[in-house]
Amino acid sequence: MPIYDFNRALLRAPSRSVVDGLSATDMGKPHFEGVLREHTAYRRAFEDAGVTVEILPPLEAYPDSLFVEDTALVFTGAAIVLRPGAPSRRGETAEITPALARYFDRVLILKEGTVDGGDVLATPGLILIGQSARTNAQGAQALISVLADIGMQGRAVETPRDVLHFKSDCSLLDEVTILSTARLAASGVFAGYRVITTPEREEGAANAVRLKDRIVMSDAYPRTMEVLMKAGFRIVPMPTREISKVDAGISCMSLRWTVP
Ligand code: CIR
Repeated sequence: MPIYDFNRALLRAPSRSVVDGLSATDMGKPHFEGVLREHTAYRRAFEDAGVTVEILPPLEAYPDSLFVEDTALVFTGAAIVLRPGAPSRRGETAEITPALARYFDRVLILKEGTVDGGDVLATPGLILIGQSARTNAQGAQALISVLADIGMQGRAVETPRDVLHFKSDCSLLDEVTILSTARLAASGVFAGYRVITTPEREEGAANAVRLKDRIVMSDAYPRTMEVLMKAGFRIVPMPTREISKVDAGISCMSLRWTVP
């Protein structure tokens, strides 16, 4: 079964404090109602694809807590609680753990270093861990060892400089194809894969989610959409204007897995 045939997803409702989420851009603060609308559209995209979705309650103490992807890695039967690199996000893991315990027989805990889930790209047979300002070498090595405990192979790689997360710049499109920015593809990290690169000035399009037979992606990148449609992919465009003000994309708002 392809690794993107997800049938379960865990999301967290945005808190009003999302307007104070971490941001390295100067696009201004997001509007809460707009974030809520974008989150609702996202949830619907998952439900329309036949995914069973649970929405966890908002956490006012954690402005970035709707970006659940950074707190954990999930696979069939097992979850790994991570250690987000931003100090303001560290406490989010204690909030996600009880939910993971309800769904997964094994919940493992990363004990050293820092790793954000946004830096982890699962491909068939290999988990790529992009070292970044959020994910350090110690965390990447500790994660490789926890992955080995559940029979999975991980490899530490580099995130391009000044890019928030490894997956800000890439996504898995199918079992052999990666959508990547030209700057990340140039590092050679995807040797052996077919790579589709995002057109110039559409780097933000590289963060997408393959969900069953479709690609969920931001509606802000028409040229990338066209490239992907020409390559035969079914596209589900999502509004991302408000969440992009807090440096967020598509993958960050869910944890996705498959129950056989
Ligand atoms: C942060 O800086 O942590 C949030 N404002 C955005 C997190 C986006 N996460 C992701 O793409 N996995």
